[in-house]
Amino acid sequence: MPPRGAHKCAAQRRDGRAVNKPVIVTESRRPSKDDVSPRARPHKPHPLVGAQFVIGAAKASQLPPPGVPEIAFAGRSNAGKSSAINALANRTRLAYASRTPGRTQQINLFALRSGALVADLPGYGYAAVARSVKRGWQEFLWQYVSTRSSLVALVMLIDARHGLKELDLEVLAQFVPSGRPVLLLATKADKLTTTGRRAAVASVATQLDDAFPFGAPQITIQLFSAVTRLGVPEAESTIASWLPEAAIGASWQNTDGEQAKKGPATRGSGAGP
Ligand SMILES: Nc1nc2c(ncn2[C@@H]2O[C@H](COP(=O)(O)OP(=O)(O)OP(=O)(O)O)[C@@H](O)[C@H]2O)c(=O)[nH]1
Ligand SMILES: [Mg+2]
Repeated sequence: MPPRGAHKCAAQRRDGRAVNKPVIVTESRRPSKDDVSPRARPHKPHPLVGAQFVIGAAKASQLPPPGVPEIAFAGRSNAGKSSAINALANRTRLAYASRTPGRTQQINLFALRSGALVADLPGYGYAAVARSVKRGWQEFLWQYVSTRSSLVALVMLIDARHGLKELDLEVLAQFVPSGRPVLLLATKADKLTTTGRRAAVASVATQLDDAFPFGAPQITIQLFSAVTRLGVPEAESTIASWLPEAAIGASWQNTDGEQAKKGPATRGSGAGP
């Protein structure tokens, strides 16, 4: 049985409406009696489990040449990008998360077990950063998102309570026309009631309809919480679907290789306190 939101979209597609709507998955589906037994169930993908920190790049020349598939986690400062990477990797401090906005000041790359890469991007839109510094990062970010040829998909983090902001829409406007998929994680959902969550997702869907009147079917909206792990299995499935089979880890293991908090640019500088 498909997830509730996807089912609704399929029904809409059949009667000719909403052909290009983003797929909305509002809640994790509860198991039903029709589900196959746990033993017969295919393994669940955990594509970020076992990820290892590789390199921190503060400018384009420090990035490795494009090669293996790359997935970037983008979003406003403090949206929860690093926390989402940690939740998906089932680690507490693989990526450095902080209450202080603007902590991730470079592109931190993590290798998945197959070698595919995940990029934790610096947050945009943090007002307290000096304008010249902010312009520098943002140009680097914009350049990365719009020109990185190995970027196969984008995970965009937004605070579920605040919806899409102008800079988020600018990034999407850059990326969506390429046809590559986007997973929009409406995070910090633990801070909302059930009604609030539904309203948040509906409001984001309306924002997307307004921003992409011709449709953006490659955008999937998923409620998420790094605290309660709401949406983690769904996000894992979506991310796994973007990667070649070999890039998907099925086991649930802890490994070393956390992102260093201090050190030279090639080892996580600027990511730590
Ligand atoms: N309640 C709650 N707090 C969260 C969640 N995700 C992140 N946070 C908190 O939000 C703050 C920012 O999280 P980060 O993961 O560092 O955010 P970021 O987007 O990586 O921030 P920058 O790197 O500064 O752009 C931290 O205090 C996190 O603990 C969530 O799902 N629920
Ligand atoms: Mg961060």
